[in-house]
Amino acid sequence: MLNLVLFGPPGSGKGTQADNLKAKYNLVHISTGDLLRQEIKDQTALGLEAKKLMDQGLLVPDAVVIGMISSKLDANKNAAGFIFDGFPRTVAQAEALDALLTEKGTAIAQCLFLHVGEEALVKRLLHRGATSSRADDRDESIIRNRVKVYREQTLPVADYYAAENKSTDIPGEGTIEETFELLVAQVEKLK
Ligand code: B4P
Repeated sequence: MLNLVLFGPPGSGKGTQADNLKAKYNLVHISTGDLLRQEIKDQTALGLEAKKLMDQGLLVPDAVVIGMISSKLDANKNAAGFIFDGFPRTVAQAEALDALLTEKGTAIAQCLFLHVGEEALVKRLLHRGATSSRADDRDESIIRNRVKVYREQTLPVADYYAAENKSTDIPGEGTIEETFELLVAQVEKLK
């Protein structure tokens, strides 16, 4: 199995590139952001709780997202591999993911870390906010709060994978196509 974590700050291109990688390598794409937005759309109790946090740029509790990931892994037993997008976002989530994959006799192959500076992130997300229905992309102060939460709570996840020699830095400020080429070059080394 080829299991990849696509890692980076909000707006670094995780969702965009996960779609591209999924198509090229036939992987199951799991985005916790998309799963949470679906819960909001379906107006479930979980979705209503999550919305309050997401609209402020805050993280949803670990137990909620870990539960969602566990169900997705169970629902895709014959997958060639997974691409995790927007997960793990805390060290507790990274530990839980390792435990779930170990139970299934597999592991994370690599964390691909997209690097993009804060001003480029803000510009991209405000642009998406103007052209999509995402409430968390419309307000610059909320976007900057997401970046702050990322620095404080999510960045340690990169150290977690680096300690296992499983983190690769990818410059993410080029075009979507240029960044995809850099990612593919890394994935080819893992195959
Ligand atoms: P996510 O849905 O994961 O959203 P995101 O981090 O903002 O990034 P996304 O993947 O969507 O954007 P991308 O970089 O592809 O999370 C949303 C919220 O859900 C979080 O704030 C949190 O509240 C909650 N949540 C999700 N997962 C959680 C977890 N595990 N634990 C707790 N809470 C969780 O792209 C952004 C834009 O940039 C796009 O418009 C794209 O077209 C553009 N773009 C991409 N690449 C580009 C490039 N190279 N050049 C120019 N533009 C580019």
